[in-house]
Formats: sequence, C-alpha cells, structure tokens
Amino acid sequence: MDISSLPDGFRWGVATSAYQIEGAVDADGRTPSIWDTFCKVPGAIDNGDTGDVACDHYRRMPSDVALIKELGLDTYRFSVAWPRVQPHGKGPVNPAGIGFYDRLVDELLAHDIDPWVTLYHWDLPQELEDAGGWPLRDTAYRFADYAMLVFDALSDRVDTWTTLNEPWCSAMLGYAYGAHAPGRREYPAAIAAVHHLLLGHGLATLRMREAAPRKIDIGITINAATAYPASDDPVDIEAARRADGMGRRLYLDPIEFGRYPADVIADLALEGVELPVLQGDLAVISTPIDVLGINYYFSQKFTGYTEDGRTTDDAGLPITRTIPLGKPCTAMNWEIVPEGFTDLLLTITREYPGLPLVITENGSAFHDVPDDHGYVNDQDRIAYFTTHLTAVATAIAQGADIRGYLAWSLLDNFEWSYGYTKRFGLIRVDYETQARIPKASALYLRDLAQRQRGR
Ligand code: PNW
Repeated sequence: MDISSLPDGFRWGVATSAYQIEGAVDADGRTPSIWDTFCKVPGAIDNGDTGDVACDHYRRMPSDVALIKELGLDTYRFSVAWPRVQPHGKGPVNPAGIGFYDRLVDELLAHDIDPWVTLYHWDLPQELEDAGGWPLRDTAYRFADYAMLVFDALSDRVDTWTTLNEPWCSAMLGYAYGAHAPGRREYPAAIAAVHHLLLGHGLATLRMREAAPRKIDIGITINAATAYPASDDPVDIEAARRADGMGRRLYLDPIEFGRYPADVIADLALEGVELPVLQGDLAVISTPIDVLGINYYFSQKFTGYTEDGRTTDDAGLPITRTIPLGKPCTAMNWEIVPEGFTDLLLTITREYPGLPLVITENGSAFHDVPDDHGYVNDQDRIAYFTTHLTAVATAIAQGADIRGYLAWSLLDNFEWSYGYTKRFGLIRVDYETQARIPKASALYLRDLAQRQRGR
C-alpha cells in the first residue's frame, strides 16, 4: 500500500456504535430503544440474537480503550445511546447514563486518543417510536434537545461531533423495508422520516454551533456508493440516476445547497409521496457543516429493465434493479468494489467542493477462522483494507480533501439483523468468554498508521 499521498495529520482510527457493543441494556436507568424491541420480534434477527450482552463493552470499557491504544490509533468514533442519557426521549439528563460517556472520554484523552462522538446510531428511545418515531416531525426537535444534553456534558473535551449515522439506513431500512428497527414497511412514513432526520440534524447542528465553547467540528455521516449504469442505454442510465438520487443526493443536496434535488422530488411524486417540508426547514438543514463523514462498503450496478425486458412494474413505475458487477463478495454478500470508492469520493469532491471529508467507516466481514489460540490470520480483510485505502489515496491524489480513515470496526459485534453471525472486527471477540484477540488486520493497520506518521 502506497501511503505517500496521504496528507500530514491524516487521522487513523476505528469506529463502533453503542447498541452493537455495549450490552448492559438495563444498567443505570437505560430504557429500551427500538432495537431492544425489534430484537424480540420472532425472525427479525438471525439466530434470535440481541444486544443484551453484545461485547459487554459497558463494563469492559477501560480495557477496550487500552486495546485502541495498543493498535496505535489516534481517533475513536463511538456513539452515545440516547436511552441511556435521556431515558424517556425527553426531559432532564440521566446522570448515571451520561456518566458512562464522561468516563469514556476521560479514558480516551488519558490515552491520547481523540474522541469522536456520534449522537445517533439508530437506537431511538422506544417511547419516541411509540409517539410516532422519525415520521413524526416532533422527533426532530426531541433529537436536538437530546443532542444539547450530550453537548453540554462533553463539549469541554470533545472536538468532533457527528449528528446522525447513515440517515438512509434509519429511514429506508427502518421504515420502508422493515429490515431494521422499528421494522415498519410504510413508504410514505419512510419519506417523512428522511426529512425529519435531516431537520433533526440541522436543528442540532445550529444549536451546538451556537453553544460551542471553542472551535468544534460538526458534521453528519452518510453511507454512499457509486451507482453504475449497467450499460450506456438511456434506460439503464436513468436507473442509476434514480438510485444515486435516493441514496446520496437526497441527503447531501439539502445539506449543502439548501434544496432537495428536483429530479428526486419528481421521482417521489411519481410514486405518490412527498417530503413534508415546512417553510424555513431547508435553511435549518443547510446550516454549514465542518466535515462530512463517508461510510463506504460496496457499490452496485443498476438496470432499468426487468429480467424479461420490461421497463415498468405492475404499478407503472420505472424499474430500478441491481445486477451483479461480477466481483468477489464479502460474507455480507456485498461485492468488493474499491474503484467505486474512488469514484464516489471524486463525485462528492466535484459536486460539493470545499467540503472536508473523513472516512468514518470502511471495513468488511469475512468468514474468520481462528486458530487454537483464537488468532485470525485474516488476509482477506487485509486485502480489503489495502485496496480501499489505495482507493482513498487515489482520490486524494486527484484532488479529494480526505482528512482521515476510521476502520469499521474495533471489535466483532452485533451486526444488526445478522446478529453475531457477521464479524467486522479488527479484534476477534469470543462471545463465550468475552476474550479479545487482535486479528492480523489489526496489526496491519497499526503498522500502516505508524509508517505513515513517521515518514
Ligand atoms: C453500517 N446497506 O450499516 C453501519 O453504520 C454499521 O453500524 C454497520 O455495522 C456497518 O455498516 C456494516 O453493516 C450499513 O444495506 C447497513 O447498504 C446496511 C447498508 C449499509 C451500511
């Protein structure tokens, strides 16, 4: 891996999220989130797994921080569990709940690791879902209030803040496809959720900005990909445009330009749905951000034809269908497409110039095979990191302003609807004993970061 084009001060780090690692779901006044509820739905999660114990990080936090230090990484991106900090989704802060993150931040700083807070990584308090969830406008205001509780407690020590992780997943997987909590399949509600998530982001950004005690970097993290057309047939090009619109521009255009993309609004109108925009919302949503987080895993190819050559479905709507690129896959069945990463980063650089980027997640699940000591020699994951870091370096060499790379994830953890069956960790977790054993890929990233800093 040629690290020579990575800039000085490039961040090297690792990311996690609260529900995926913490466990201790009943500790210190925490109430259920939509994920606790969803995990109880028969068939929702592989194996019937839940986050009840996960990696027991809530109790093992100090030794987990020591592991990050051993890997020589300078940044740790974690998320705060809303139902720990504000158990009813409104009202005053729960001191015991925020206390955990207070100690985590201190522990990180004591090890010279830069804390990066994500305020919302999908664990909405169940009480707020019961009141309507993200399709309800009020949830955006609840989110901004919650954000301020966390900001007031931690902004004396935390310099970098992400409002939402992957609003596409919250809205679409949660409210349209039912694959994630809360498991609803209501398309109009999902489109309302998109707008209210973005509004919540904007409201929180505005208020944090106003209250900031010093220069603080605030942003959002989106999951994005390159949508390739299957051919240069205009029908396929249209399908790729629709996919890119619903996946990426629907989120970034309002944040950067203060308006939703006209073509996507027209696509939605054709589907009979509408974004519930009120006067003044887009000014709030487009509050300037300091950093855009990019989570990248794979890219896809799109066609506008069904297998038997039709261009519309039974409802008369245009076909948007993925077809394989023909590349090898990870254990998630996601194709490995590092050039899609470079193309994405260059597209974002071209369309939203001047916006600093950080890779807030990138990584892969493979079928790890531990030896007798629990050590995983994961050459497949190393190859994934190598090709994707090379893709980042290539984008930088062509003008992208990318400030850092955070690997997903520190630990094997609760992979949402896949439960514990998919392992993304740099560090293997034995879920029987909670033993942690760094994989070969962890040592690879440690050495790479060290080489890049020392060059
Ligand atoms: C991200 N998709 O989720 C999340 O931020 C992590 O919590 C998660 O563990 C990681 O990626 C791996 O899955 C995604 O369907 C989930 O395109 C689904 C998709 C993308 C990202």
